[in-house]
Parts: sequence; structure tokens; C-alpha cells
Amino acid sequence: MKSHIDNLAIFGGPPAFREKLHVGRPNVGNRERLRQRIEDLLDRRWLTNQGPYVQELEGQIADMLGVKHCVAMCNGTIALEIAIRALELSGEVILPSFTFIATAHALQWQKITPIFCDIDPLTHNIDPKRVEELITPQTSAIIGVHLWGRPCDIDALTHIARQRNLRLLFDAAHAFSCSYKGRMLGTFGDVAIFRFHATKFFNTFEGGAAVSNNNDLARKVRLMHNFGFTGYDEVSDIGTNAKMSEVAAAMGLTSLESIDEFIEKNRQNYEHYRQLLAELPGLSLLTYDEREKSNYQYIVIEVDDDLTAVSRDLLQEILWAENVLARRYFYPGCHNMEPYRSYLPDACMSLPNTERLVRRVLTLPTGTAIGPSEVARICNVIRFTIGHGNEIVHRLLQHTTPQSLVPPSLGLPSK
Ligand code: T4K
Repeated sequence: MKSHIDNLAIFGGPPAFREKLHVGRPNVGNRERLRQRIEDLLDRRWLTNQGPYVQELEGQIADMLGVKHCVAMCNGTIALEIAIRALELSGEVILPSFTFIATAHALQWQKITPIFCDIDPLTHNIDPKRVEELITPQTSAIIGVHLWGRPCDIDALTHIARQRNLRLLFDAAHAFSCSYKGRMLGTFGDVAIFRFHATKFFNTFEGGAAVSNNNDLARKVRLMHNFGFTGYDEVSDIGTNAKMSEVAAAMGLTSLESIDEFIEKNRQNYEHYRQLLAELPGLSLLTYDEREKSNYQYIVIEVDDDLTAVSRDLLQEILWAENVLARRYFYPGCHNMEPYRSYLPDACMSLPNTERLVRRVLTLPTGTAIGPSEVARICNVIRFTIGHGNEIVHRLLQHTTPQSLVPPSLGLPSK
């Protein structure tokens, strides 16, 4: 435990953790069940192409969410690209800039212009009031991202989409097993996308899915994810290869059996963080609505350097030195990354809340790989750092330039 600033690893003290602590280590369910399933699929010699495990997984996900159709795919990005194509989107699509770059790239990849919309600073989600201002005759759709698993203002977005005759998609990459007004996310809009990447609380190694209640759309998505084949020798539409493999589905079925356990572990970690980070000046923890179903897979803090001497970036440097690999998701915002930065150089002017938030947010480790003792040690470093902010900054100023306040030796990654 840190009791003096010399104990901080940034000043040469021993790091709080010997091993690096990642934000999201993969959750692994019952290994024996996974091994059995892998043996079965090997015995069957059916490894991909809509095999029995993929079909079973699609059925279980559709039942769990209460949605008519689920098409499992090899990752979330291609699921989004296919949904965009199946909806025949064109021109411009409105989406938040405060999201993972894949949401914007899925549009640009298909020569559709992403129009970045500002967020509500309280929810971190797309602000419907700003959406309305961005609609032009070229607009074909809105993509809402349920960031951190917390739902967008679905009612307002649905209203706008209906009134302006726009398609409505949801990037629900973070929101598997979460609800909005008691109804599961995935059942709203024309289509929703989930992602089951290794670092998500529910994973299929790599994977994703498109879910929809629209029969025609679902049929089209299914065709497109398998080259457009309607039979061995017949192709009815342009398509690609986005199929999920049987081994990925085996992992998914095994993960589903432990999903309640994973969520409970995340919830416990979240509760510990909530208690241990309470009442720190300039630091707030993003909370989940207890009335909704949440997966609690992101521990998100905001650092307000008007109220504390320690900036978000300095706190991250200090945590990295302690081997706590806290992440600045989704810094610096899609509009500040290429190719968008070059052809939308003034985008930052219309995204003041996004610009502010990308400088404040930090995500902390959670998942089944960590428990109360790790959370306590992480929070000890954070509380100590905030409590001794002036002293730490003063010490750093003696050794570094005031512009950076960050010792270059730590070499944080650029993303
Ligand atoms: N839409 C949204 C809103 C998204 O957030 C994402 C993905 C997508 C769409 C696209 O879906 P996919 O096409 O990916 O299905 C991670 C994920 O790679 C990325 O997929 C995800 N968003 C994003 C939020 O987080 P990073 O930058 O954290 O790096 P990564 O994947 O290297 O992993 C994070 C840490 O986890 C690492 O530091 C090490 C550890 N790790 C990672 C892997 C892969 C492990 O311990 N084991 C592992 O197997 O992006």
C-alpha cells in the first residue's frame, strides 16, 4: 500500500503488481465443457459453414434477447458492415465520434460518409438533440452506440428515425445482456450488432452477431454473410465470408453457461470500485442504472483536472508504472483519427462534449481475472495519487518539462 510518494513506482518504488494487469482479460467458462465440445466437433468433422454449434448458439442468443433472428459472424466489425450493406445505406450516416474506430470505418469502408455527432456528457451516448441538427437530404441512417453497455436514448432516436424516414442501427458491441426499460438491447431499431471478441465479458475468441426482428433484412444478412449462396450452385446477391466457425461457437455456448457468473463477478468488482473511489475530489465513477440489466464490464472513471492537480494522463502514467494498464478508451475520438481528421479538420468545433470527455475518461481492470484484493490495491494507488496530487506534480516538475508533466521513459502506447 502506498503511504509516501516515494512508494509510487513512477518515483522508483516497487510496483503495486508484479504482473501487468490488463483492462479486460478474457473470461473462460468451464474448460471441461469446452474440451468436450471441441472433441465433439472434431469427431463430427464439421468445422464451419453453419454447423450445429453455430445454429445452437444463434438459437440461444435469439431466445435470450427475445429477438426473432440472430446471425452469428466471425467478428463485430463485419457484422456491422453487412448490416449497413443489407440496409442499402448510402450518402451520410450520423453516429457518435466517441466510439471504437470500427463503427466509423464500417461506413467509410463502403464509401458512406460518417457524420460525427456530439454526445450527452452525462450518458456518454449520442445526443438526440444534436442528431436532428445534422440531418440533411443525404442522410440515410443513424447509428446509436450503447457505450459501456448503457443504452442510448432509444425512444428519442426511434422517434427521429421514424419522423425523418431514416434507418436506425445500434452498435451494441458493449451491451450484450443489457436492457432498456426492461427490454433486452438487440430488440430495438432495424438491426443491432454485438461483438464477442476475446476481451468482451462474453467471448467466442473472435466473433459477433447481427440481430433483428425484420424477416427480410435477416434473410439478406444471412445470405450476405455466406457469399450470397442460396444453394450449392446458386448465388442471389453479392456477399462476403463472415461465417462463425464451430470452435468459436463452442466457446460461445460454453461462455453462455457461465454468463450469470461473469456478470456477477463484474458487478462485485464494480461495487468494490464504487465504495473505494467514493468522494474523491475531481474523480467520478460512471454508474449503471440498477433498474436495468447490465453486464458491468467496463469500469469507467472521469478525471476533472479543474478539481484535482492530477490530469487523466498523469493518473494513467502513474497506474502504468504500477503495472495497472488502465486505458483511455476512446481517445482521441474518431474525428481525430485518420482518414476523418484530414477531411473533417473542423469537426472538433461541433463536438465540444466529445472533445472534453476524451481527455477525462480512463477505464480500469475488471473481469473474472481480478477480485477484491486487486481492486483494493488499484484504488489505493488512485486515492493516494489524487490525495497527494500537488506533491506529485511538484516533484515531477522538478524533473520534467511543465508541458508534459509525464516522464517520457514510461513510453505509453499511442492508442
Ligand atoms: N464497436 C464498438 C463500440 C467496439 O468497441 C468494437 C470493438 C467494435 C465495434 C468492433 O468489434 P470487433 O470487430 O472487434 O468484434 C479492444 C478490442 O480489440 C476491440 O475489439 C474493442 N472494441 C475495444 C473496445 O477493445 P484494445 O485496444 O483494448 O486492445 P486489445 O484487443 O489488444 O486488448 C486489450 C487488452 O486485453 C490487452 O492489453 C491484452 C488483453 N488481452 C487481449 C487479448 C486479445 C488478453 O489478455 N488476451 C487476449 O486474447 O481493443
